[in-house]
This record gives sequence, C-alpha cells and structure tokens, in this order.
Amino acid sequence: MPVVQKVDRVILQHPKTGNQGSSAEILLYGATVVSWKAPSPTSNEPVERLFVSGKAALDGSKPVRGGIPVVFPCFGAPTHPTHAKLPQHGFARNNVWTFNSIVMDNEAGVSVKLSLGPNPTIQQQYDHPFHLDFVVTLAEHQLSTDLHVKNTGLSTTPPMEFQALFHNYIRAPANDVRVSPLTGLSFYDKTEATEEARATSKMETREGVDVTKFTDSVYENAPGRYDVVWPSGAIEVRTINMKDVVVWNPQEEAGAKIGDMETGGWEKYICVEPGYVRGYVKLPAGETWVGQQVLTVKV
Ligand code: TA6
Repeated sequence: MPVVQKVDRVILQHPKTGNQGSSAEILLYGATVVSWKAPSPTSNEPVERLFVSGKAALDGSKPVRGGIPVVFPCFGAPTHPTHAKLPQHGFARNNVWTFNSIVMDNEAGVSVKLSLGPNPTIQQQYDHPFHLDFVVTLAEHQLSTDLHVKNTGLSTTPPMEFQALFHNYIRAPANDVRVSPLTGLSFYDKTEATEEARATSKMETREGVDVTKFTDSVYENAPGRYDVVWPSGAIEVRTINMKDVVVWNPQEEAGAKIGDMETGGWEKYICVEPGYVRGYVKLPAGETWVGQQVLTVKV
C-alpha cells in the first residue's frame, strides 16, 4: 500500500518494495517529514536518513526537533514588518496541514500533496491571503519536497514578501561530515558574539565545510547543489529557486541548551538547509512560487 493515511500522519512506501523498502512519514503537524528510509544504490537495506531527537514533540505541541521542518514565511527571528507577530521560523511548521491528494503512484515512486491555508491562529499573526501546497515524492533512493506558495490576494493586493527554507536534519556523524561546494561563497556567521559581527559577511575558503565546532552559517547565492559526505555515506541535495543554504550544528556548546535535543543528539546530524532566506521573495497577487529540493542517497 504505497500511501497509508493515519490520523496524524501520512506514510509513503515505495511501490516496488512495499514495507521492505524505501519509506517516508509526514506529520500533518507542520507537514514535517519525520522519517525517510532508503537503501543506498549498493545495498537493499533501507536506512533512516533523517535525525529526529528522542526528545522531539510529535504531538503537535511544538515544532519537531528534527526531520524536515518547513520554514515559512520567515527564516529565524522575523524581520519583515508583515511578519512582526510570527514566531521564529514562521507558522508553517507549527500548524496542522490537511492531506490534499495522492499526486503520483507508480513504479517510479509515490507522491502526496498536503495543504495549508489561513486559519484563525495564523490570521492573528499574519494577515496576507495565501495558499500553501507541500508535495513530497518518494523514489527508491530519493526524496523530494516542493513548496508551492500562492498569493491568493486580489489584483489590488500588494506583493507577498516571504522567505522559505527546508530545515533538513540529515543523519550523519557530525564530527566526520563535510558539505561542498561552498568555497568562495559569502556567508554570515550567526555564532559570532555581536550583532555587528553576525551582520558582517565572510568568505568561505574551505573545500569541505565541517561542523566539528558550533556552526550556524548562512551562505548566500549558493550553487543550489550540495554533496553531504561522510566516511560511510553521502547524500546529494539539489534545489530549484532556493538561492541560499544554511549549515547548522550546535555541538554541545549550544545543543545542550536546547530543551528538546536528546543528549548527544548534536553528534548525529548536520543541518543542510536550502532556502530563500537572504532578502524576500516578492510574489504578486495571483501568482505562485515553487521552491524544490531533491535529496538523493549516493552511498
Ligand atoms: O537554521 C539554523 C537555525 O536558524 C539556528 O539558528 C537554530 O536556531 C536552528 O535554526 C533551530 O531553530 P529552532 O527554532 O528550531 O530551535
């Protein structure tokens, strides 16, 4: 059964291999992918590819610590005037989406669409008309997520200004993983002690970016394709319309202060987060913007 709907989640199973093969689980809360299991091209054993903290809330009481949280319409603390009432990382990850439809179900894979529109909670924080669709597609060695943002305002409505990001917690040994190619890119280091330093761009000189120390780097105008590599594995991230990418791992320095982070959880993942987070997408009324990522297991 390629698509199984539960009360709080949707389970995707690859049609070719059923429950013995690739799978994904998407909570309706936040449309958060909380599991992606896939074999490598050279094995048949599906392996969990995402990290979810053992202390993560999965009951909708707070955003999930792990998986793939959907960040929209603001990244980090809100800075745009229309986002002033929003929580960190916006409202997409802390509201319940609805299961919309099965988009694809064939030998190649299975794809489902979840949707979110203004509800009373959101309308208290954000008053621009919008409609979101989130499409998750599972293939044998791939998982893709597409965020479709529609400005449903009347033609007289001003453009909708937003940011969007997929906050991927990729399961990997944090002290042995590297991300490339980021060499030569301008980035902002959010671990700096002062606001002035955090607002000062740096140039990335490393061939492979590691997270062996507390890392919170926002790369702008990035290439849109990334290799996340460690001694026993590799995942490629390919994107469309996501011009920036964030690399984050709190290590113990910051991780031990995160209430829903399991002890030592920071050793088990790297966040490689494609997004449009430097500046804002400006979406005229009636138009739709799509941001996409494709995660592929290479090893
Ligand atoms: O994407 C990196 C980041 O913005 C970090 O600064 C850190 O705050 C992380 O997101 C997690 O944010 P959260 O609100 O989920 O605790």
